[in-house]
Amino acid sequence: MAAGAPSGDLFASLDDDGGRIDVLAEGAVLFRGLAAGSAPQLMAAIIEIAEAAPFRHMVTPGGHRMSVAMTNCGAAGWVADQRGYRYDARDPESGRPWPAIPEGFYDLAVAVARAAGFGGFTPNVCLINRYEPGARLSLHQDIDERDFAAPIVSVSLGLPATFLFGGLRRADRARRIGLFSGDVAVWGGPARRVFHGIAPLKAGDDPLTGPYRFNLTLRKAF
Ligand code: MD3
Ligand code: FE
Repeated sequence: MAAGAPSGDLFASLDDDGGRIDVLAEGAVLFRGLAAGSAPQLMAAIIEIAEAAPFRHMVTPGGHRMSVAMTNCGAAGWVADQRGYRYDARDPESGRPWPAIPEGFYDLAVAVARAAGFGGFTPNVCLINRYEPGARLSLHQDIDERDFAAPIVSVSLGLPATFLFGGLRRADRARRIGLFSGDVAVWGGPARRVFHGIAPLKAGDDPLTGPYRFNLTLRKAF
């Protein structure tokens, strides 16, 4: 499966299991439903992480409470506070290190990155987002990581969402792409720096996650 598609092109192909693979842009590859079978185990691991490091609504340096609740696992965690955005080896709420990345998260991310053309991915952090109805993530770039050569791997669980896939400039028109439980995506190469976001979550009742959508992003932060 080649990750390189003509820029702006959208086409589909079949992987070995008959799952659909969408190449959204050069370096951006979406594996539809790839993690659907392991969603219950992934969700159980999220609940265990949240027992040690509970979901919280961080406050941005501008003083805005984020509508998305977040926690982390791994060698560091992404945090926002009045001082700025950064990766911190400790959970500021507890002063303790973040829980370890579960083996299942790590192995999935490494395998999917390789399938998208990014062999040798060694993620060391995982940001976990929890969306309730109305929660959204406005257009942003992920630029707090040190290594932009490494991709980011994302896993969607629970309620569906509309992903906003923009361009390299904030003003570039964003495409709207549905993300569903079990979808796994790799964002590397030129796609690593695009502006992206999530439209306000619509209310629903998912058999696995109830009123929520969860999203994992495995990253090489440093
Ligand atoms: C494209 N999360 O945590 S995942 C984030 O669904 C974030 O919670 C969204 O954006 C969510 O930063 C989107 C898909 C995603 C993640 C990181 C990317 C797409 C990306 C980084 C660069 C380009
Ligand atoms: Fe992001």
